Amino acid sequence: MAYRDLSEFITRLEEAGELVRIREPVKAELEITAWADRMMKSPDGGKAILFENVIRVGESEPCGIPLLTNAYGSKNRMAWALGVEDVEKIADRIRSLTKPEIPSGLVEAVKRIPELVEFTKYPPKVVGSGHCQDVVMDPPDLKKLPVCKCWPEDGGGFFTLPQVITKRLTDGVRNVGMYRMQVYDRQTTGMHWHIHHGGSGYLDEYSKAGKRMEVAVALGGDPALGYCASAPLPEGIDEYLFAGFLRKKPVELMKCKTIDLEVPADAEIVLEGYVEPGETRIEGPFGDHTGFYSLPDEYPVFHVTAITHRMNPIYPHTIVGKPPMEDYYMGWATERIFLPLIQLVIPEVIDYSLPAEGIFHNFVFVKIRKRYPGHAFKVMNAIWGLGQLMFSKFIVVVDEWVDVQDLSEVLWVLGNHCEPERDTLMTKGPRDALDHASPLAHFGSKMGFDATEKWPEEGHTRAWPDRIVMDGAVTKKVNEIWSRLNLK
Ligand SMILES: Cc1cc2nc3c(=O)[nH]c(=O)nc-3n(C[C@H](O)[C@H](O)[C@H](O)COP(=O)(O)O)c2cc1C
Ligand SMILES: [Mn+2]
Repeated sequence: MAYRDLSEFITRLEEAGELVRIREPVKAELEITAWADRMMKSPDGGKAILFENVIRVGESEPCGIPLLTNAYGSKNRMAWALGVEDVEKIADRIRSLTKPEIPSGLVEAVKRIPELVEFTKYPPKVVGSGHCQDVVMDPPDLKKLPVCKCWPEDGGGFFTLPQVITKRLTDGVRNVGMYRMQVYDRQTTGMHWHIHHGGSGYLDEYSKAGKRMEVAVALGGDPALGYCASAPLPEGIDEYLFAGFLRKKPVELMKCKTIDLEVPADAEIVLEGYVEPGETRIEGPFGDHTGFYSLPDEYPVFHVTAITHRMNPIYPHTIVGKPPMEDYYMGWATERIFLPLIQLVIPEVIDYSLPAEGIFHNFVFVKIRKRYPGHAFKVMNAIWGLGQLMFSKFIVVVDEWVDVQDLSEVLWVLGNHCEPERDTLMTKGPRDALDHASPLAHFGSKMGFDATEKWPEEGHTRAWPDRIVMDGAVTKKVNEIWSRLNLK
């Protein structure tokens, strides 16, 4: 099911007992983070928090705009955000569309046609009115929003859950990305899109043509929209088209007031503006999802031409820092939802995981059905060539019996099965913009570990030992007696 807006989702969370309302006045400077961090570190991600009385940076009284955080921050809430009870349901739906099954006959083939158009069945729809323009703030003033300064050394306040909307110069294809934005003053922010990401690629084209790029930023709406802004869709695919597929309902958009872009009609808050080619400014530092501050660097500048909002807007916010945080669950949803798409290109992948400790790009554990010598290396190379998985710094490949969701099991197998010299592969390529270990920004080395069983064909002529497993009948007998004796 699709949510009309953020309030509907908040009601859903509240009904499930997954939302706490904090009436206590809480400061946007550091205090929201201290509350949110404590909640996000509690078992299974704790609950969502709606802060009803937020004190803006530099002020002493609450501002009247409530702030929502940790709404995506558990496996359940992440699933509900996408309108399902279990994220695997979405993966199953994608799997059924991508399964290269040959229909058994004409009737079967005709039956499958509607399935194939499912991906593009719900394109965004432009409507004439929407609550996101209930109020036009005149003059636009970013300081009126409860933007948080998250960590002590942060360079200022940052928008952390924005849907940044741009259109490709050549053909108008929309991109929606989630890129944090540092507030510089009442009408300007930084635009922290990494060079590898959609917004930055689009700006290159505008820069070459010497044209200013219009940018709209939406906050709120159906939580599926914010998730889609964070999802690693291939370039040229409109994230709101994907959101339509997830919601099984088109995203309703409406025209902006001062620029030629459309925004979700039911967003809470909309910023309209532009980025001028060539203009940059120091952005950061910012306490980032690596658990370290990202270093100050030059990034484009976003100039605000209008701010519109609902009558009583809610400000969506997240914090990042040492994992696990709310963004871990967004990444986890991506891990699950994109598995069938990875399997389309690398079918030998049975499962994979991006452990929280690896902040998405540092570690990938992948389980394969090994069929030929060197198979693990083939899979590593394929992953390094696949979309945003290109950033993977360390890849560990294991056999099909290993549970890649179990960090302890993966480390156990990695240590036992790897001969460092023979079973590792070093390569080079693009590195995540947030990686502070590579000598050069955006470029460095990667390492793969073949932790599969080694074969004589791979040069391992010594015997390979069996795993230790107890005889089934003996285990059964002991378990029966164990229960009878009521042992814990
Ligand atoms: C909470 C959160 C904050 C993020 N901040 C940034 C950011 O500041 N800059 C950036 O380039 N990507 C950031 N990302 C990652 C991008 O949103 C993500 O890689 C997305 O797939 C990019 O989409 P694109 O390929 O359309 O640009 C963030 C993701 C999340 C969940
Ligand atoms: Mn994109």
